Amino acid sequence: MTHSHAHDSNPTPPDDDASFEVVLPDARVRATVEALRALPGQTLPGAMIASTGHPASGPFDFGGVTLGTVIAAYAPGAWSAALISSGDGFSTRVVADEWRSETARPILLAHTVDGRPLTRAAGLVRLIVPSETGEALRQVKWVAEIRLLP
Ligand SMILES: Nc1nc2c(c(=O)[nH]1)N[C@H]1C(S)=C(S)[C@@H](COP(=O)(O)O)O[C@H]1N2
Ligand SMILES: [Mo]
Repeated sequence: MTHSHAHDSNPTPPDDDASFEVVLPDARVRATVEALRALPGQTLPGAMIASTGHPASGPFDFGGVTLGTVIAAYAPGAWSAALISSGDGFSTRVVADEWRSETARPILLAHTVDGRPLTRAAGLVRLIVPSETGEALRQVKWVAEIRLLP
């Protein structure tokens, strides 16, 4: 990445399907938004989507399920990391310590914003990484795959 416009954000969802897959070394499990809503939820108040070269947006109260809860439900195991990617080719790597650590502001797979369902256009399902405040490169919209790495 050589200049500040290299991370311009895609405003358009790749498709209408908000379900995603959890990918293990020898299996793939499909997770729907309905199944995500059935897991224990968490809210993340006052989150900003901030990036140089774009106006920041927020604060938002995101609601969803922590990444740790989703991984424990779909792929219990001693993973080192997870690669979270979207249908438009965006991705971020999360190391296990980031989803295992006890924190008041955990990494979230968000399906609501300000108490309302997150729309597909706004990123459903969206990864929110509260610790990342630089370029929003980890705030992955339209999560399509959670790939667990041994
Ligand atoms: N899937 C996907 N997620 C993405 C991006 C993208 O292009 N595709 N852009 C990132 C960047 S660089 C920014 S600044 C924010 C913009 O978030 P917003 O569309 O909610 O303003 O989304 C982030 N997440
Ligand atoms: Mo960005």
